[in-house]
Amino acid sequence: MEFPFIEKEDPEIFAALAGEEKRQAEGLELIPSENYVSRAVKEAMASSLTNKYSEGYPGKRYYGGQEFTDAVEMLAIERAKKLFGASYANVQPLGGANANIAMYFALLQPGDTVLGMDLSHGGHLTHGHPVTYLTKIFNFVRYKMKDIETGEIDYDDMRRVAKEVKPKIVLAGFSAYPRELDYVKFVDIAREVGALAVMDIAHIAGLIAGKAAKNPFEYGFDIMTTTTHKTLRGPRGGMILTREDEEIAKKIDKAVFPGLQGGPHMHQIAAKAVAFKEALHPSFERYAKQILANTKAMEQIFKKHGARMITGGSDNHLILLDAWASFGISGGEAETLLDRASITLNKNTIADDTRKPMDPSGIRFGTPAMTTRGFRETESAQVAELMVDVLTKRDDATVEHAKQEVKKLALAHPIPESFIAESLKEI
Ligand code: DSN
Repeated sequence: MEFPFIEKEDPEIFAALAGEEKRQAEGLELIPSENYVSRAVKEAMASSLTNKYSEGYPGKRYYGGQEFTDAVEMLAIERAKKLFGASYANVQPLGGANANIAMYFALLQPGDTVLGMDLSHGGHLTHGHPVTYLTKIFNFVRYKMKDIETGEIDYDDMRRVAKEVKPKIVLAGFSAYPRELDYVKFVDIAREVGALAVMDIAHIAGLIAGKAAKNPFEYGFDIMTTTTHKTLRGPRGGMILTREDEEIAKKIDKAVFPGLQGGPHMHQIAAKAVAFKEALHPSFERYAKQILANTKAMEQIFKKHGARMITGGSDNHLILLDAWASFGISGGEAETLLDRASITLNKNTIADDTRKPMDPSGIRFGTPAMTTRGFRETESAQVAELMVDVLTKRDDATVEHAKQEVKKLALAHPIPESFIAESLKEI
């Protein structure tokens, strides 16, 4: 992207922006929660809507001049509902954490209990980690995997704990878990104890929208929270979806605004609407399925080399690999080595990790961004081989060789500007 005004008026920021453009163009992005947005999404984010205050909701705002903001927000809501089979959508949360916080405040009283996934077993900070302020207000109880080698959740223990602690919310969802969940069991347990079933779909929203993963609403979940910038390939932001219950939807709207947020970021909401339109295009289903195929191709290479993957592999867009057991180096060392080869991923704790979060045992990586660039199974396998090479040999020549190979792959697959226009060319 060009920045002609910034270049003239703010050379220091221009240098950083130009550097980041080059880093993204020439390197490979494997952080599974990142992606590349279209030019259309960027245009919406850079539009004059950033100048506008729009507290309230369409038709019920606290400021004048809302003719166009109302149109934008209503389009975003309608498209979100269609994508996920929801009856209500709140598209104002500024991010995924904000969406989860609003959901808790909408549905709980202080002291109420939430049953959520343990962070080191794949959950998320906002699912009840003690470092969050949420735990000063609500009571979080955590469930875990029964078997780290298969990834099966310990549903029997979850049911036993649910009966004991009587949660108001049974929360599914994850940020580092490579398998599909048994939604029927989650909903059964929630119903048994009179709780709401909530799924944080942030990581797999694009897989659900692209019909490459099951939709929790079809299994009886009451609410879904999400980000819009991961597999869904939209701008940074959050969203809360409700199935049929209008009362719940009203509580969520009140919690988002005025409960927790002020003026919505209308330029981001316009960008969300644009991304939702892209995700409604038939080509998005091909994209979502290719993400899974590419992850499988990487999984095969790591299996071939005897690497230890948590849960034994992956059914979704991400792999969690035990770098310590596989290569004898920490997740932090692996991240740094691969960074030098222009392969970006993140160090990550693994289940019941004995190492510290700032230098844990694992690395987490995935294929959403690579797939957006047009990588197929062949290129994904090639990337996995380069990673194994770097992590095994670790010398300067190997790292430099991988960096050159990565650059070739990246330049042969430029980040696309339009997904819809590109797909229409194929028809
Ligand atoms: N930071 C996000 C991720 O990488 O999964 C979750 O908040």
